[in-house]
Amino acid sequence: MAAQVHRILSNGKALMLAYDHGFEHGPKDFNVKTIDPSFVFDVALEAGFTGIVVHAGVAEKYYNTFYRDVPLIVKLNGHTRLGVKPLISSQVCSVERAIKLGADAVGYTIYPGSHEEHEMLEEAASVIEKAHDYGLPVILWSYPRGNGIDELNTDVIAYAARLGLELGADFVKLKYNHDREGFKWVVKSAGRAKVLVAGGERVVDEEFLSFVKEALSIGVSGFVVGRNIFQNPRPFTIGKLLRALVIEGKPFETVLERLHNA
Ligand code: FBP
Repeated sequence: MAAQVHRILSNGKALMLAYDHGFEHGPKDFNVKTIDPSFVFDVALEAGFTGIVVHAGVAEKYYNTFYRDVPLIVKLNGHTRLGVKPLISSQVCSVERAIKLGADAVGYTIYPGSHEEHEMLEEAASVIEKAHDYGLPVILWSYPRGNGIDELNTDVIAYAARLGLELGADFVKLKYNHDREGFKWVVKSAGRAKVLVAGGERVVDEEFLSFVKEALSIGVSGFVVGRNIFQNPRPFTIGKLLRALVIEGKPFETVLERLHNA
């Protein structure tokens, strides 16, 4: 069955709120409001995100019919930050469980270049095959990592992008390196797999919005952003401005003006 990618697109673009950080980084990324998943689901709903990314436990306890307008993306694997920098991500949820939880898509991380890449590649391939049997789109977090790997080198990111296509992912999520010309090659390398970019650590609003504008001009299909939304003192405002830029196609200057008047 063809993957139903339209479920997580609006006007051909994806805008997803990443909230898997409690697993990946621990609660240190949150404050007293954002530690509560309901608060972050409210942000996603009110700002009009085309998806929210969470692990199974959060989906099970917090995602309900009230949030149905926000498509659910269940992250199927993860790692902790308690030991050394992780080079493997363990599968912690099956495709079937994600479907029972109401998933509109699933997410899976690979660290190409790590010693354990063979495990993640095998698992990613079977997750993609199974998800597609159900028509469920797959977002592949493709983050090259390991000894001697320059994670932000353009050729390395292009390789990560290509792996998304080769494995059969519908979307490949990459880190952005601000190499404007080089990133066009990255997008080309992904072929018909749609490129989404991560937000990264929180920066000031103007810097964040101009990064988004720049990435859009290169031809990326959307964003999966976490800290630049939920660590912002005004998450609802920045979320709506982001939607105006990415989904509604509002001019950058208009969005900046709105930011300054908000
Ligand atoms: P941010 O927008 O906060 O960077 O989130 C994107 C993301 O891919 C999350 O989905 C994930 O938790 C995190 O980054 C993992 O990044 P890293 O492995 O580099 O810590």
